[in-house]
Amino acid sequence: MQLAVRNHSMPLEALRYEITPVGLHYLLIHFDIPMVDAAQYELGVGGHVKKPLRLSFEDLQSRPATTLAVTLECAGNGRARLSPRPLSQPWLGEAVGTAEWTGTALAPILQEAGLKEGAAEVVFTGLDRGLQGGIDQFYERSLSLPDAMQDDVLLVYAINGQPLPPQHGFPLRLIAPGWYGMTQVKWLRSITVTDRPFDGYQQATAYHYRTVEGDPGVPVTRMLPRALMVPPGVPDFMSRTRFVEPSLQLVEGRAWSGRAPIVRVDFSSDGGRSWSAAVLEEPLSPYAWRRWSARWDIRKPGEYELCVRAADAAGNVQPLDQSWNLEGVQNNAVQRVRVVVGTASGKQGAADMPWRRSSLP
Ligand SMILES: Nc1nc2c(c(=O)[nH]1)N[C@H]1C(S)=C(S)[C@@H](COP(=O)(O)O)O[C@H]1N2
Ligand SMILES: [Mo]
Repeated sequence: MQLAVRNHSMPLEALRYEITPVGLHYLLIHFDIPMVDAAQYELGVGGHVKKPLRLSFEDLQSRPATTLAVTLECAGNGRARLSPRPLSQPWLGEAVGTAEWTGTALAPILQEAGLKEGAAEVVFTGLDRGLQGGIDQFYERSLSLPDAMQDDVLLVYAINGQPLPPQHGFPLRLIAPGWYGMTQVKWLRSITVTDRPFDGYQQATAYHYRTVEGDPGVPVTRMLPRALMVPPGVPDFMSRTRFVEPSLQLVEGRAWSGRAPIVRVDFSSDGGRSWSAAVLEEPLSPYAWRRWSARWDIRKPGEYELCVRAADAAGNVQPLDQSWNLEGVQNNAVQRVRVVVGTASGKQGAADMPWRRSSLP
């Protein structure tokens, strides 16, 4: 409950924006948002390096800058659909957003620090501290050296052309395109090169796909494919049931995968019994979602279940059923939206008043 009110997902109607407005981007914060004075700020780069560095905010911003459109998704997206529901942030399916992140590449900074023989991993530590799994910790995660040295791994200080707001990691965060959200460490305090695998809580214990307690499990890494649709029609305030007038509808949404490009999106209006291919548009970058659209010619009143399913070039396809596991990670089951066709206009309300109808486009 406390987690659910602190963190928010992206309302599905915001799928209409190719770049998510900052306030609509999802948020996940394990502990408290640290308050940082940029003038006092320093990033430490050390560990298994020849020349440890201390970089001021000014230094970081004076380095060559790159802007990249990147889709971020929480690994726990879809968790609240699982039964029994794992106890953690209860996401339905909307813990996603796409932003234009601006920052400087990590690889040249690591090269400047000079990697020592045997360097194996790079640990990213946040300024935020708390308890999880009974362990007092700073939020921290690692990447293998080859993953950290990719050109597109950035230390970012701006989102959508604005300075990072506190909730998204001010003054500096990591962006490792394609990886699930837990990798994108916010409020960076230090970067430490290690000669052995990092065994911190968020790396070695959390973020594993396991179905039985005590199982080592499989580490969560890159995003599996997912497509989402903007629910058509208008919602009922309490039940969220959608109402659509009999008409030709253009259903639209976005699809992404962190493993390989999205190659196919299918749409169904009968709960997944029959599918037809949606039209795909080009993404803004190889790491950003792709817009898709499908025509739904609906003349017959009744109840419908709309579904959408994405597939990527590596052969990953969204499952029809929920993928239950202890932490509720990587549940990329297809989205299902229940729609009632025909009855909204039969209901009494302002939308039926002649003066109101004439003002509609
Ligand atoms: N320092 C720190 N970094 C963090 C987190 C955190 O709690 N502390 N949460 C992670 C998780 S689980 C996710 S899903 C993303 C969310 O990024 P956003 O809030 O900017 O969307 O940040 C990641 N980086
Ligand atoms: Mo997350």
